[in-house]
Amino acid sequence: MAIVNIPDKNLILKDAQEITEYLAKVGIDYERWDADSARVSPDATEAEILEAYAPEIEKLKTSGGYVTADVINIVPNTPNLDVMLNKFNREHWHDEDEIRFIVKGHGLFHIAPKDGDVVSIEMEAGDLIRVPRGTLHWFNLCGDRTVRAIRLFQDISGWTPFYTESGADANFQPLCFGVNFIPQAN
Ligand code: KMT
Ligand code: NI
Repeated sequence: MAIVNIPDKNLILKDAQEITEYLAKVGIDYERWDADSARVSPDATEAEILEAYAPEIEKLKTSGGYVTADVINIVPNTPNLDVMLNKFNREHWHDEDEIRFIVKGHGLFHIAPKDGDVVSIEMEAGDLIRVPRGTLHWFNLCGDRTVRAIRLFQDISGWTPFYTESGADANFQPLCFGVNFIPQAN
């Protein structure tokens, strides 16, 4: 389950319905998909992951005009990790929707709605978001420095960011609430 934080409101949401409703009001779709490891291992190959989630992917492709899907895989020792993260962590927008379904690890999305407070969304396995084209946002990793996510694209040329250079991203700490602590055995 995601954790949603609106720092300017001093508000943290952890309930699926509250999260879905709050995000819908700022134009962000949030869904949970079944990500049980019985379905597919989070460490499976990219082809196996895409195959396992094919029914959901096909449905989204049809409804949203997405034409390609891939799996982005970031681990702490990914070569040139900081170069990659510096592309994600500055406020930007895309000329297409940004769809991400988390298979493994965590990711912290900040969304800057046109009207309303900046929202941070800490995502874990099973969480999907759709950030509509033109929405200002930026992205950070959490303490595990790991994320594996299915991405869908409407444009076959792939990932193209347009940077605002507003500096808004510097006003928000990339704080993850779920993974900065040593996990408890359960
Ligand atoms: C973006 O455009 O913000 C991203 O692609 C974030 C990284 S995907 C896990
Ligand atoms: Ni983006």
